[in-house]
Amino acid sequence: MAGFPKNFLWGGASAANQCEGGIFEGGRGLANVDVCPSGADRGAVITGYRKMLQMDEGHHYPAAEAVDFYHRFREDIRLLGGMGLQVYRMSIAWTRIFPKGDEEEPNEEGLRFYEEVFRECRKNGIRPLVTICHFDCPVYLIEKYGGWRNRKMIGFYLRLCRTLFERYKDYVTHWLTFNEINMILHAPFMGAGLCFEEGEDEEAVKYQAAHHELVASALATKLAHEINPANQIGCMFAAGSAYPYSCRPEDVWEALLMNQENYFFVDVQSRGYYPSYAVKRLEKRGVFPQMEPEDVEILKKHTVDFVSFSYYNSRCIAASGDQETAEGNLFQSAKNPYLQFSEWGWPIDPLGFRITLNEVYDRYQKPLFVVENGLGATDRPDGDGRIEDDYRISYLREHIRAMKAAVEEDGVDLMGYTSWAPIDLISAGTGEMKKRYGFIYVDKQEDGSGTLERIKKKSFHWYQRVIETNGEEL
Ligand code: BGP
Repeated sequence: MAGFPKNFLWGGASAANQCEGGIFEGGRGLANVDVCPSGADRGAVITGYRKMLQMDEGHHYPAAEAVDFYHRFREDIRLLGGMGLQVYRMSIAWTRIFPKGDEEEPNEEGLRFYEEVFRECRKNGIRPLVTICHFDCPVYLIEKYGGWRNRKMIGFYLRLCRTLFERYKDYVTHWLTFNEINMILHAPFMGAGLCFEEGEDEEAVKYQAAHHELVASALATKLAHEINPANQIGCMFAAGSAYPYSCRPEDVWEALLMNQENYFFVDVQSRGYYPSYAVKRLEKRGVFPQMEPEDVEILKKHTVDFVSFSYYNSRCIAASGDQETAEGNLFQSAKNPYLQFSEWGWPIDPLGFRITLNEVYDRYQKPLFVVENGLGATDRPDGDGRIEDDYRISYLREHIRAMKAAVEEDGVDLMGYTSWAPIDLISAGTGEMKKRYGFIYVDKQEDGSGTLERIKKKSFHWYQRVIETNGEEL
């Protein structure tokens, strides 16, 4: 078979906290993602070293307005439909449904909002792929329970899941339990509402919280299948193979360790048990999480139906030395001398995408879904207001080519591809507006000014053609 399968799904991906805004509307409560400021303090806040659980005057909080999807979703979804999008990956803001997080009853206004969003998708021939939790955690649950470090979170999360699975049964069949679950190790406040106390063993807290998420994810999978046998549940992690800096065995070993650390979560979610390397290392460091007797069975029985991931770049590591470092999707690594870099210093490595697709498929032998891939860049409208983003087209073209080779030549079973992000939105890593990913430009500037008008970029028309030809015309 040549090219992509006929039922391959082309789409785009976003997250509630990066596009919706309207954080004080519709009865919504405050979430960790709302209180992550842009600017110099963001790093310390998202990593849990600086506790910020409310907004203060001295900071700017980009999620508050974001790109106003909350009010403009009809126009936005129509634009996506016009581009030919077949699937729209989006997330639910937990605090729209349960403003504090531990209520018995959901907030009807929040539920209605997403129902409208799904209706609009349907009208435009788009099927939703829903991330249940894209980094958000209600602030109330952090204050009262300490976020995911507390096992009680499993129950609160499952109540959210049940509410969503029941209410949206007729609209949604494809769900992701947690966005980039491995991000808990790198941005624990943004990823799981964790703030660290003086003298605390951070590794122990992170792995305990991760264990709770893993159990919650397995129980959500169980619940989804019970409520609607047609439901397909995926896990989601930030991927990108780690290369050894050289063929020195010590470098190769370091790369293997880095990859294992990253695959750990999916090893559990997809294979159903803690891999032996993790058991040994966590025990040795004295940070093996506390488990309940039933956990082993839960993890084993309710593995995911498919494996999804984001891919922006590969990584590179050396055992020793003073190599220059490179940025990347929230991970730093050694700078790979063979690659080009984006404006934000992220490596650009399309072959690394093919390598990653092969590695992940070899490891899990389940259908894969690429749910994020794209180029963050500064777009500058020309005198006529046109945005000629050839750099973005070229990044995506090369990555889609590599993905096609993985499918066509390597036999990787791939369900679909949703690029990050079809409409400009705020950056998760930096909180910037000027780091744009979209096929559709949003007139909003770094200082908050702008009309919020949506303008199609050159890449809009290019991607439209890619979808129309099922990836034949790149
Ligand atoms: C992933 C997140 C997204 C998204 C993307 C791009 O980590 O799942 O939310 O933002 O990375 O990263 P950034 O926004 O930092 O450029």
